[in-house]
Amino acid sequence: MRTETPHVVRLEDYRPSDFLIDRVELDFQLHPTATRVTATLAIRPNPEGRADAPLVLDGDDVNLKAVSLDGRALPGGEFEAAPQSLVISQPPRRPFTLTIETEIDPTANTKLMGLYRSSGNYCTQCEADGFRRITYFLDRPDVLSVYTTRIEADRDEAPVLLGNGNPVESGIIEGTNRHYAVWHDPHPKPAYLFALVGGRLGKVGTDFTTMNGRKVKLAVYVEPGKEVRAGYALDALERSMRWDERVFGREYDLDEFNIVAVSDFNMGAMENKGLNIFNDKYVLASPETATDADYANIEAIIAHEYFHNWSGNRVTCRDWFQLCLKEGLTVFRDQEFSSDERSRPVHRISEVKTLRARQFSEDAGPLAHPVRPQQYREINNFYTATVYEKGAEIVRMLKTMIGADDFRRGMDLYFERCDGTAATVEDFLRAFADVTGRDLSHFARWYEQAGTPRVTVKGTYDETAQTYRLDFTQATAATSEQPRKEPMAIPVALGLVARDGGVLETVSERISPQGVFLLDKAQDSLIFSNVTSRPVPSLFRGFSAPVKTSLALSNEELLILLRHDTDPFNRWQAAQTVAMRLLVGLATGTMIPNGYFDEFAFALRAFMEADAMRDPAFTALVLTLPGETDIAQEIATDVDPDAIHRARLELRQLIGRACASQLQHFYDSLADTDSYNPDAASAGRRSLRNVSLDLLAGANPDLGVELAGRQFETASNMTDRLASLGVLATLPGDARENAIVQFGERYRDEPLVLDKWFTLQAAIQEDGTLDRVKQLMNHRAFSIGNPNRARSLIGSFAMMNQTQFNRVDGQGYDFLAEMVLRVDELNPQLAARLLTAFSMWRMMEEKRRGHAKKALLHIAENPSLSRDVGDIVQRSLEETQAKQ
Ligand code: B3K
Ligand code: ZN
Repeated sequence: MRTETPHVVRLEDYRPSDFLIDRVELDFQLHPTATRVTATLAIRPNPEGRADAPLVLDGDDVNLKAVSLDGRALPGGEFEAAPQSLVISQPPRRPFTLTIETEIDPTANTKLMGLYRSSGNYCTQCEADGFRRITYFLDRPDVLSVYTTRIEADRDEAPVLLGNGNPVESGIIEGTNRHYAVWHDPHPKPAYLFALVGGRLGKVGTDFTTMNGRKVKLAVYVEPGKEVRAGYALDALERSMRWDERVFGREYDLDEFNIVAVSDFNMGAMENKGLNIFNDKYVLASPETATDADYANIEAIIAHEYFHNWSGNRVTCRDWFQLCLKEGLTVFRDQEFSSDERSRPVHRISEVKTLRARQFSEDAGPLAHPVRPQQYREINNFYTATVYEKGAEIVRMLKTMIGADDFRRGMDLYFERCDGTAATVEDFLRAFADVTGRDLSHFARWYEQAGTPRVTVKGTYDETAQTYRLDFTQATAATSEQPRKEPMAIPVALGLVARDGGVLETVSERISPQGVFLLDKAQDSLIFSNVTSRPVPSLFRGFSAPVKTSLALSNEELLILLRHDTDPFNRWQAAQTVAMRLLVGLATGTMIPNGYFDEFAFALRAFMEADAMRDPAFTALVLTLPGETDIAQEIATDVDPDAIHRARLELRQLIGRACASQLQHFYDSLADTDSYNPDAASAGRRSLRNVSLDLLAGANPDLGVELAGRQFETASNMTDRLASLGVLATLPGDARENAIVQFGERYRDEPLVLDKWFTLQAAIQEDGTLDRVKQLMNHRAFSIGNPNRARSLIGSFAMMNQTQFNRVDGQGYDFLAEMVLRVDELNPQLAARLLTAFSMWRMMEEKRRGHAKKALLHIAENPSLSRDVGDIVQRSLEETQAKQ
């Protein structure tokens, strides 16, 4: 373990910057290994800062060439330059101009932060603190400046030059092979939103007229030759812009909006002002190379980054503790967009599946933290499911509580008040408190308290009095950081369902007209009168709060909900709960009462007969069993991943057998006859057909090989081809191996498709997989420094393959530890992300736990860990995780 205490940043220590930078002029002389950057900064003392403070600019690995103040070169004695900072201890106490010249090497930049090269193109990534790798700066989100960027480059190497804002000038440098472009962004912004791109790129574009008649040029830039694959992203952008005008009244504010796809990128995409930079995985799509899920992701991420233009850029964050202010809100906005563009219930279910798989597990493990953390060592480790997904749930709960109209009024007020500022969570909540007159201070606990609350509910029917009573209690597990957890304000959307399917009135003054009860105490009860028959309660409709529930409902009652609830989310949830009970029973060897399975199968068949085709995507979700990590979380202690895997295979087989004729019918009747359409309805039919194939194969492997083999050969799109290969992957034998080889050959020149191929093989749940993964690391298309490749092969093995990563001999853990250390030397952010695969280690049974701990300690002992990996490994080993 490292001995020095890493620097901890605390929310309570926030103070305004001592200086402000009003204007920034940047000149870039792009060069592969020696790019010159001249930054001219109009600086002034901040009236809210300390009067006698030194000027301390942030830096990271920059090579200082010259510095001058108001045009006078500063002699060595007047400043102090180190790789991490540039300090002027006696700066003028009036506005002044500081000019800084630095030199950087974009080719050597394997961290992919700051200015770097991807496939020969220049690009940048500055959030959270990459700008300081370009020049010395006040690299904090509450310093907002107006930027002008001049980019000069070799004409052959970088014919396209893009910056933030509007293009103002471009030209050729006479007598040379160089050219330049100047961009000006009139909107003040923090440095993390700065971007530039220079390279050889093709584009697709269109004109867009905003709601108030502003003409905007939209363009998506991609590797030349791939332009046809950018059409869907451009279409998604236009739809996002229109939607944000209609639903939030937000209009775009520059003459151009550019998106650039690059193939080396640490995350999904980045919302730089007017110049979004994307991982090409979330831009490029064609029916032959992208799946329905890819299309849906592209649509969602294009929307997300575009929506940041208001929730993030026009209104930014005061400090990084407020990250959820832009991320949670923007995820909420992109989820709403996708729900409007697609099927709302289906989208809600997939949101909740992600939340449970990623956020609930984080909240129950050693990396748990509040949506607004109180402290961090490395901010890049806080772009988490908690900040993003739970952050979005908080915004959703707010809307559920106050209603759609007040929510919109509150959003309008927030944007109006905070436009052009760096805001806080308090500013956000104040807007809603002001429009509704409500006190939201209790609700604000959602930002402060880590852990998933558990709500326990008991229902009692009094036949004589015709009353129905619901008793609620809530609790959140204590952690050593937060030993005392207060009750939360939990909106419970609910209804009562009669056993014959009728709707029972739920009259109670404690329920809002939208059917929402606010549980804000540790215990509370609701009594309904005039309830004419014993009801089945349908609670947390639409998943109205991010909580776990313990509800004493019998399987029979749950199956009534599956059949009759008017809330589609709870119909799905009912089937999942019954399946989960069976899976936990099978995995832990506890008795499953006779008839449980038959009842379930009977209900599934009835469901399939009655309304399977009304929304095939929904049916597919009902027929999909909870994942292995969900089951592990439900068991929560002494987890045996092998037993879970066997249990899931067994239930899959039982359902496949019991529903064979319907499944075969779906499979036959849903075959795609028309040409590929990525819309939600067509994708839904494909997903039901492919889920049917999987269950049929689970029941009858020979039939599986036959059907999947044929589908693999004849598929006309990637969704169906990959689905059939996924089914074959569960069936060891020559058919599978041949298909794997064939797929690898067919897409040999398609890196993004080969990623799917890496993932699929890394996820095969059998003994030989670790060796297979090690072999694939020698594949010519694999490169450990490329985040997409590393995540597809190493990340998928660790996060998707529960039995092989958690091998009882510990080899899966050792492998990941070794990879983390290797990647850390190149790209700490990527390494830290891979390391989060250990987040469930404490839940494992003793033997595995011992191996995991050893692997983590091995990482921790490395003397040259990055701060990113050091932080995750240290927190993973701390004894602070929630016990539930
Ligand atoms: N804001 C970026 C994420 C930056 C991550 C920095 N480590 C993308 C997004 O959330 O839209
Ligand atoms: Zn975001």
